[in-house]
Amino acid sequence: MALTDNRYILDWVNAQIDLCRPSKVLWIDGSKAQLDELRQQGFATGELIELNQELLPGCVYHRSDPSDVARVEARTFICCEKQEDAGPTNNWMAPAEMRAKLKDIYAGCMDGRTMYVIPYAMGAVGSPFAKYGIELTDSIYVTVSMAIMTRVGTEVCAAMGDAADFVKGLHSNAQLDPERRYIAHFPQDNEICSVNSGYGGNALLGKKCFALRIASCLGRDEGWLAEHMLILGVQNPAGEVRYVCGAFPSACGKTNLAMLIPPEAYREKGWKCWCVGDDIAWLRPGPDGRLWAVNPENGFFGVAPGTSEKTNPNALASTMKDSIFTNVVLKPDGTVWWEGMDKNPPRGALNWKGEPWDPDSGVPGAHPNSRFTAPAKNCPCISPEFDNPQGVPISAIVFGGRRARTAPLVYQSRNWQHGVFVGSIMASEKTAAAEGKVGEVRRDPMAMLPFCGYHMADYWQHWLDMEQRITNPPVICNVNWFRTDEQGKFLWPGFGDNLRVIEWVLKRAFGEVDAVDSEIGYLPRPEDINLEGCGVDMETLRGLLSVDKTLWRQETAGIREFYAKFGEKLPAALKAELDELERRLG
Ligand code: OXD
Ligand code: MN
Repeated sequence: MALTDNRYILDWVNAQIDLCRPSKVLWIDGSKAQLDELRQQGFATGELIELNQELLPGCVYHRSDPSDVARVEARTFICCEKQEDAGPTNNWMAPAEMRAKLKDIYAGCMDGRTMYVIPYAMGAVGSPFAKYGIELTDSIYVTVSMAIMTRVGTEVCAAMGDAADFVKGLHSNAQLDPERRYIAHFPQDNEICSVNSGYGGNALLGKKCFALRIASCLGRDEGWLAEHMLILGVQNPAGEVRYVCGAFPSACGKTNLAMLIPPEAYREKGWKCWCVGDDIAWLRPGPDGRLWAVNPENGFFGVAPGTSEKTNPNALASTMKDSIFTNVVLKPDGTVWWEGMDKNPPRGALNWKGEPWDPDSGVPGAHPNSRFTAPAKNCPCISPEFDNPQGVPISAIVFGGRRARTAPLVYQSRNWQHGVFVGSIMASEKTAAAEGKVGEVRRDPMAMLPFCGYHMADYWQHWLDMEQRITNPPVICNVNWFRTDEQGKFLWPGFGDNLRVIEWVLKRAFGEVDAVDSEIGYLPRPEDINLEGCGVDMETLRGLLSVDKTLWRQETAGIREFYAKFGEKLPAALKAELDELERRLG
């Protein structure tokens, strides 16, 4: 039975039923009883596998098709009317052309299947930040995942009332045919169509598709920012909590920073960290002129390999109940394992493809992009403000990447405009794990390269324009945990010790510490970074904070080349910042 009498919703759902022709339609009310029943059905069809309920209560296992294990950027499209509005960093197709293609693919695709109708909220229901969506899907995995990653069900329908402004999302596994796989966004219609992929990043439409690509367009039109950022609360010994947002490309330890555990010397003094979000932040100017942030999600969809009791005990603890594991190793005792969890790979286990796996084979048992989907409320350091409908006030934004030599451990931009420049030139060097040449620089502005739903240069202009609305802006810094010595050894310990850098950033935000001007921005005085108990000496720290002008001159040449892609649309303010950086470098 439909959970709403909203005509806009019912008309749209009915049109999709006519197109996809499911045998059954089930509205998701968000009740435990209904989700339990769905899990049982998933066990019966094999879509889900029940895990050891004593050790992992409420947890299930899922394998995606081996051809369908990651986001597919090549098949992801922004279908706005004009190609120039999608920009050079997005795939574009004219809406009519994409709709015609999709119509054929969706026609009858749910024959013999159930269509699940999922009303969901991004943001706490009723929050002034919240936005609502309906996802239609034929996947039980997607349905139970959405119930973790977002707020779903009856209360969402009530909050939507009879409004027309919800985001429409149609997902079908169809035949999981990679040749007919599309992740299409229609920003002018608030609509997402995803077909032939069951992988989370392509199929859980609330996440990247809505909360970043569609929301970035809503933010442009409504005067706010949808960002690929973690939100971290840092509580000092006086009990004051200051909040920082952070944008990092993948493989830079974003989830670890979001759930940071302070070093012992800090814990002893009473420092605590709180996770508000690990992946996405929606930021709005508040009445006080500050920037306020919410995490629109309700769970974590984290990369499993590398997550351990050492690297991120909070993430691991979050997965201990009511979670979903995808494409990890399935142990004979009905628990799970992945590379980097510990040094005891299990015997007699099944790999991510469901095949018997020999840990001595040299082949990983878990897919490198295997995932856990865990409720945020399971996280031991989840912020008490997690559900606060007003969000949290942001004092600092940090951008970061993986750079062996160029970027210092931290530097602060001179002002908002310079900060936008610093975000726009974000880059990471390829590691051996990624495709491409090791050391090659991949530019990923604000970590939004695959997630910005419109022209990247217009997005930069929107960031620049936000300055008018934020009278008390956060400081903007760049951090780099990955500086190496001549031998390629990391100079900075990272993980919990990153708090030492965040402490400096937050002190800068509150005018509590001086800094040194340099060609690229403000640098810490080495004595202002607390090294107590971290095993890094002053000399190493000086090296970590040094700026190699020759490398930076090469860097500006790379930035110029990157900026050239955006032609006339490149904001004049960013061009001026690049000119100024070159002038300072001499
Ligand atoms: C993610 C990503 O899955 O950024 O969060 O790719
Ligand atoms: Mn992400």
